[in-house]
Amino acid sequence: SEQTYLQLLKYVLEHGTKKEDRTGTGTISVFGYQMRFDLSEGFPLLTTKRVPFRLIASELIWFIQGDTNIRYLLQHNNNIWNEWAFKRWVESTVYTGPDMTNFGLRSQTDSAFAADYNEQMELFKQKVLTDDRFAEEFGELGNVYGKQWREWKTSQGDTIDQLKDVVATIKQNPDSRRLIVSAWNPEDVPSNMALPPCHTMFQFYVTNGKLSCQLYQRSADIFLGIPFNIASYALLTNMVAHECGLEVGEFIHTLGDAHIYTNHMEQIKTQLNREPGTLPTLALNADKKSIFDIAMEDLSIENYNPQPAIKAPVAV
Ligand code: THF
Repeated sequence: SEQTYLQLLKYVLEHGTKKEDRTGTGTISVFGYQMRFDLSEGFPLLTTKRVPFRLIASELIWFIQGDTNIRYLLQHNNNIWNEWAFKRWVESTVYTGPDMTNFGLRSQTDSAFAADYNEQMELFKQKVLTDDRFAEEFGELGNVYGKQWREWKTSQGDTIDQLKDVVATIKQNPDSRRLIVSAWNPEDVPSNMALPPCHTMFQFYVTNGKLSCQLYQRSADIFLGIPFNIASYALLTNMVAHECGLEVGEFIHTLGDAHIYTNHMEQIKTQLNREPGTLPTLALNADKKSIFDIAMEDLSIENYNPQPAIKAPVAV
């Protein structure tokens, strides 16, 4: 239930140690934590704050389609990956606008800079949406999730469609202990992606006609990212179960560096003062069998009555 997530917040507040990080924001962090969600109890979308399901759904469809360009996300009004594409753009030799070094942190403390940043980000988004050649070059995040899931490059020059293969194996050999998809490609990690994958690999498991999924997440932004990640993998598990004629079992979320950014503390206090409500349910268009055919209009969330959203800055 949602308590599982709220317990994670409390656990890290209590046991986390101060740790500096790549983004310069500062965190409190623990190493190693596991949560279990019984997906038959309802869809695990938090009710103690509004979590925008349509952003989770469009991001997952984007992964499943093997897309790595933010243009699709922007077309669906989804801005959660903008900063990482923008970073590549402003660090390129072609960019000639005002200096955007360290824009994530600076825009939080310097309001004159924040105005410049917002303007440059707007220009960037419009260009990705309207200029095909610009989008091809600068909307691209590199070999991130979609690429590794659907078109993992082999040393022979072929590609492996890990996601298609895993769905086929679940149908043919549900007892397999190799139902794994890996986004972590050591050859690509150092320089061929905007951000090395946080959700590193996942494994499916079938027993008693139920499909479970476990994710190993190397780095976990507990306030902003984790509510998205839980819902995203719960959605994927529901979609794969539907295609394979299985019921849903559990989602098991295993975390590596599980951290709370120091600039999310007030938000977390607010959230912990709220009482969770009942979980919503997922409605999936039953006519769409294949996960590869599912589009936004095939997915909706019912009986979702969350408390208000809680805004927080994302660390870049
Ligand atoms: N980087 C960091 N620091 N945290 C992350 O969670 C994260 N991701 C992805 C890549 N890098 C990351 C991007 N995922 C939001 C949610 C998920 C993200 C990025 C940002 C976010 O800001 N959510 C807001 C709503 C935003 C909106 O409405 O547009 C929220 O309140 O939940 C981990 O996968």
